[in-house]
Amino acid sequence: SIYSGKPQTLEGRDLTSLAKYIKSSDCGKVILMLGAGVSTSAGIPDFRSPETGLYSNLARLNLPHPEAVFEINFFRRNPVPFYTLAHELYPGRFRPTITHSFIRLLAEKELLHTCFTQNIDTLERRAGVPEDKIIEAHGSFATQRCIECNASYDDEKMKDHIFRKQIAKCNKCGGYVKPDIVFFGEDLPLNFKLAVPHLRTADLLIVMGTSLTVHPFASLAQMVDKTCPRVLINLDHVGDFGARTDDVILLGKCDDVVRMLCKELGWEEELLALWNET
Ligand code: CNA
Repeated sequence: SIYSGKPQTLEGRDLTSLAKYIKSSDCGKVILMLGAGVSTSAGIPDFRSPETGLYSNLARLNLPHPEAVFEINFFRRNPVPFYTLAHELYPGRFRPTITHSFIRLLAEKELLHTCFTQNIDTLERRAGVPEDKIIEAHGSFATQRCIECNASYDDEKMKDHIFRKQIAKCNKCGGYVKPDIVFFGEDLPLNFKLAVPHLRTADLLIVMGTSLTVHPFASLAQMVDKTCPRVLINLDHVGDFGARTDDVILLGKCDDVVRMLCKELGWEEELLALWNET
């Protein structure tokens, strides 16, 4: 090891060593952390990529600052930017990516323990990843409620409002209705909190397509054991990857890296077959 004295799980910090480890009996519990970068190839822009990211395209929405679109106090004054964004991101219009099919493949190989995602596009489910493996840490468009009295609101009516970019109002108190997407400062869902302790006993952590800037989500990468290999698959180097003995950094597009990894694992045909199904 280049860090003498520290435990080492992988033979090297490369794709081949990673594939060998995944196929070994030591690797039974794989945990994933996902961000918007796994869905950009589906046509959904991420937040922070320069030029193409949503934040650089929000100017037309007249926001004081880009993050305001996910701030509850701003939403209360002006829900239009959020509804505009929701209209663009609304699930149903996009096809899951090869990377999403890779996640399903990990589940079929009985390696996937938990897929923590920050994404609200539900492409993990659409790719056929079992629902009980997915933690939508920042919520989803599946349910919605009034921001004033918390009364829930009808699914079909909500869909219709977002489709027509009309602001939905509570039937009871007239307050604005918001999908159960976690805004800045809001609590993360209970199933997120319950799943966090599993990180301590993971055999492999794979982080894909995230800038690791939103907390507490980003801090999950710190919670695996020192002997648990951590893999970063991203366009750019983020977080503290490289600081640990068994960190593997694979820079590139998720779909390309995942394909190379599957080739190395002998899973490429299965991967493409799953993807062609979706
Ligand atoms: P982000 O901050 O925009 O970061 C995205 C990261 O992915 C960046 O580091 C990019 O370099 C990288 N990236 C972009 N495309 C690729 C690619 N093809 N292959 C590999 N890496 C790529 O997004 P985060 O997810 O880190 O930020 C957290 C926010 C974004 C969450 O709260 C989400 O709800 C929110 N978001 C979600 C979606 C979605 O559901 N698809 C879209 C946009 C934003």
